Amino acid sequence: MEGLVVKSTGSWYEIMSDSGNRIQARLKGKFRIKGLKSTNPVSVGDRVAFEMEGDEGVIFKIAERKNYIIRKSINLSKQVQIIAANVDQLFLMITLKNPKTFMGFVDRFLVGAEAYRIPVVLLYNKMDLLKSEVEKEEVENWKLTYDLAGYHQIELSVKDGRGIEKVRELMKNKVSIFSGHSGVGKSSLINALDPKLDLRVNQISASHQSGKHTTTFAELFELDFGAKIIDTPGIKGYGNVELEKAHLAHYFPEMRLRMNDCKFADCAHINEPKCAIKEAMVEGEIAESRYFNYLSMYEQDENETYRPKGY
Ligand SMILES: Nc1nc2c(ncn2[C@@H]2O[C@H](COP(=O)(O)OP(=O)(O)OP(=O)(O)O)[C@@H](O)[C@H]2O)c(=O)[nH]1
Ligand SMILES: [Mg+2]
Ligand SMILES: [Zn+2]
Repeated sequence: MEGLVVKSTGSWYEIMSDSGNRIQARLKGKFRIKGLKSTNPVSVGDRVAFEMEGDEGVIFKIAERKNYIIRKSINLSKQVQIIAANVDQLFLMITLKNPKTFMGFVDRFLVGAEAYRIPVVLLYNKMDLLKSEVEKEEVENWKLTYDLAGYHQIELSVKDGRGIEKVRELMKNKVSIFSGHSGVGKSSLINALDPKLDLRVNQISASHQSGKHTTTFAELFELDFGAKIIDTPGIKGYGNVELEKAHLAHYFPEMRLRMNDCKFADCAHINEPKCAIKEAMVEGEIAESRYFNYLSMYEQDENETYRPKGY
């Protein structure tokens, strides 16, 4: 039998079987995944094969993952915890007001998502609050910036309903995760998409926050229109990727596209002559803010490893 892992507590798993049953399961004997030292070999989002022993499932096989999100285990330095597997897309919710989201945060988030090879859709929520000319110009600036980078963007207002249908369409038959600062409207959107689900998501998050657990566990929920979301309480961003400094530009799609045109193969796009990235920026094809955030990430760490901070 096969199914999808919808809940994981580290020792127990809940599987939604392909035949539609919820099954409590454990792992068969000692389980190891090649090349990855993780505290939990099976994670939410994994497709697994299992057999029944009484009314309990026993997982004996995990399908190859197309991607996964990890974080470092707090106690065991070399080990990682897999937070979620097989994520189709990340929705990053942004508000330009109440609260204000900054591009530095967004660009660091996007680098993490690129490293995980997970597509991101930018959702600008609370558009109903942006009325002045200055505010509207700011929206246009954001849209241009991330248009040049090639990201899909949607203007949204959970309050007046604009954009919600577009999000719903994108979510169908996919596994999504919602991220963004506290107060941007993630729960409000989920509530608007599927009122039955919202309550459960909030209950889960609340119990995790008040509980004594230092580890938090994700849970996968199915929405009534054929979409799935993974709720990852306590995880606000993707700050656990470690990237080689020399590879940082690969994680900026608009730089990745152009870097083969730099004169030097090892161009860091900083002081080198005939740098295609800097030329593109001067031409207005790469947003200055993106380039400067690249520099700030590049220079942030002396030890040649880039570790996104602050989220
Ligand atoms: N004006 C306006 N307010 C909104 C909109 N969407 C959400 N809000 C309000 O913003 C506040 C925060 O919304 P939440 O949905 O709780 O935000 P959240 O992202 O889930 O926050 P955390 O759970 O803390 O991460 C609430 O008071 C919502 O009513 C919107 O489109 N327009
Ligand atoms: Mg919330
Ligand atoms: Zn260059």
